[in-house]
Amino acid sequence: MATSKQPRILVTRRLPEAVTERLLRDYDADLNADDRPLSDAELAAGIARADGLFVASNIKWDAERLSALPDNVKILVTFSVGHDHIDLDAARRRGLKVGNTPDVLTEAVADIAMLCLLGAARRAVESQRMLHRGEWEGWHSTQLVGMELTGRKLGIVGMGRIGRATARRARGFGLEIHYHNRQRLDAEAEQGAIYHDRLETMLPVVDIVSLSCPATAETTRLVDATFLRAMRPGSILVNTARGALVDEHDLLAALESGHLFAAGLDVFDNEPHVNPKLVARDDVFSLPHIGSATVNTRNAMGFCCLDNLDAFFQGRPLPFGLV
Ligand code: 8YV
Repeated sequence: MATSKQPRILVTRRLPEAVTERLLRDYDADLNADDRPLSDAELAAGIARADGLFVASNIKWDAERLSALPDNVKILVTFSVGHDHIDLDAARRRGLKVGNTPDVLTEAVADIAMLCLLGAARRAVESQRMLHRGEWEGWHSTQLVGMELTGRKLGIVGMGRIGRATARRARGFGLEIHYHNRQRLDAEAEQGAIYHDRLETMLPVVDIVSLSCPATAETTRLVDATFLRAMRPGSILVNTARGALVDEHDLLAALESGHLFAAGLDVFDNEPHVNPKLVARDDVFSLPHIGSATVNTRNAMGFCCLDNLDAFFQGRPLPFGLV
């Protein structure tokens, strides 16, 4: 797209090298090379001269922020599949195009769901801490025994792309797949998974619950004391979706009481300010939101954003458009 006056893009976070290269080939850009949080003044200055915004999920684009955007800003692309940080209705009202990065991170996130599941089930945190502290005094038949997956039941909440990719992996570990979704999948997509139209029927029969639904008004704090009480004693909660799905206070209580065996978490409420009580626990296998963190996936996510920008500035519909 070699034009004399190229569209100007404000990029709020540092991008992978290959993505930056392609961006700078086709656009003028204000980059955030240091990847530090932009102040409101820096953001406003960048917005004032931008035709498009290339953002990530750390800034909330609520109705107030979106309605205050000057007319020069015509498109916002987010380096994420999740779009709970963007008020899509407000974007629609403002006439702003919005695009995200579906599909390309499905497999990477499903890998991390399995890592969280295994880390929680096999007491990885306690094991590592024992080794790292030099406290391992040798093998015992009863030492660090965890939950074996073969023959257990996994309940997936949200059987979209990531939920189905998690199910594919979990079958290989001998887990029986149950799922709760707004709609039942067809037999081909279900691959024998057992559908529950209500969480109330699924939670008491599964040994592990894995969350892979988006954060919406309906799913925010879905996992609260009532949800956790409905889970089987000794079961495991895995969350690779969004921290907002879980009431962390109630989760802590369920772990402290011993009702849950463990949790595996890649996402937290109020990231990056993680509740220290959660990560201090031996029964919480935790990761700093690395679900999509592979070179291929992060490049592909960046390219989706660029594909969206290219399409928009060439007058075509966004290939990964939300609005
Ligand atoms: C992003 C994510 O990398 O895509 C998502 O929804 O949660 C992550 O994989 C992160 O949100 C940065 O935008």
